[in-house]
Amino acid sequence: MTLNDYASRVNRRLNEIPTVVAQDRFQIGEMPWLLNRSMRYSLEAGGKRLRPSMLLAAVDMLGGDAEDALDFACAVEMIHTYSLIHDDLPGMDDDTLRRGRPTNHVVFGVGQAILAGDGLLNGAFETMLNHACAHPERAARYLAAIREIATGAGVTGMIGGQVMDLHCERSGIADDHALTYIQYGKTACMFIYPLRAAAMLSGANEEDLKALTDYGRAFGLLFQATDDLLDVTGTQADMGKTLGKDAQSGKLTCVSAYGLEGTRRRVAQLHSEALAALERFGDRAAFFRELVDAMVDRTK
Ligand code: GRG
Repeated sequence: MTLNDYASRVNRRLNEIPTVVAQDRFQIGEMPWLLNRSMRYSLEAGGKRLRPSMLLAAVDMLGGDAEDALDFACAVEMIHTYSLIHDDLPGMDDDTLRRGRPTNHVVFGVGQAILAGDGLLNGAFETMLNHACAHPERAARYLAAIREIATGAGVTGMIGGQVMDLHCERSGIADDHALTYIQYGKTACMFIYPLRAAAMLSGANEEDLKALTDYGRAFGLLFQATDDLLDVTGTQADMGKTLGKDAQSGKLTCVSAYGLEGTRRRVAQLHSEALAALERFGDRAAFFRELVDAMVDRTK
């Protein structure tokens, strides 16, 4: 299976999830059409579906049931999309372009964009819990997976990283520890913890769990380092967002800390670490090897 195959499966299932299914009313007890429209606007704007695809590929690699894991993959994409909507708000990165379209708050207004993000975040947990309640015999595995996803998106993960990102940008803190804290939290945790959730869903052993955690960390830090490079060297058409903003806003990034060449060296080092983490999986890890190879010189 390729990234495109997994992404298509995620897109198909997303369209069946009650929080996402199109609706045009606001009957008592139902979500209002406006919320539905604003959530779908960002969800359907054409993201790469990297995180949910990696979750499904890890379940396949570990011999689990990828069909059964689909709702967890969709939940990860819903959480990721909420984080992009909130990240673009005027009080955060203040951006007007995302996934090649005007950002959610530009179209729907700041208040509605906050609520679209909230709706996607809550909807992600409703989706996973609905699945768990429908299959109580596997509840222990589902609960463990939900805990991983909540941790990755939470205060020691994505939210914590974003808090320090904003704080460092505004206070001028710029050291190695702060940089790694931010990039581990806001970016790597949304790779690490979905992979750990895949391990929970598949009943993986401790060694496999550790290897996936190590891979997720190296992959996530590499992904953010290439994002920092692309903010300087990429094109708006490929990236679908405004570029050059990091330097303009004085953001702490790999490029501001290490320069372009130093960042490229960091990418090469993280690439080796990601490949080393996959060794124990042998040929079964082909998807993850190809994915991290492709990330080294990605253009979008
Ligand atoms: C809690 C109020 C509140 C807000 C949360 C945590 C957060 C806001 C934002 C952090 C998310 C963020 C923008 C992380 C950076 C990671 C990154 C490079 C995201 C882009 O990911 P891609 O390239 O995007 O996979 P697509 O569009 O392809 O899905």
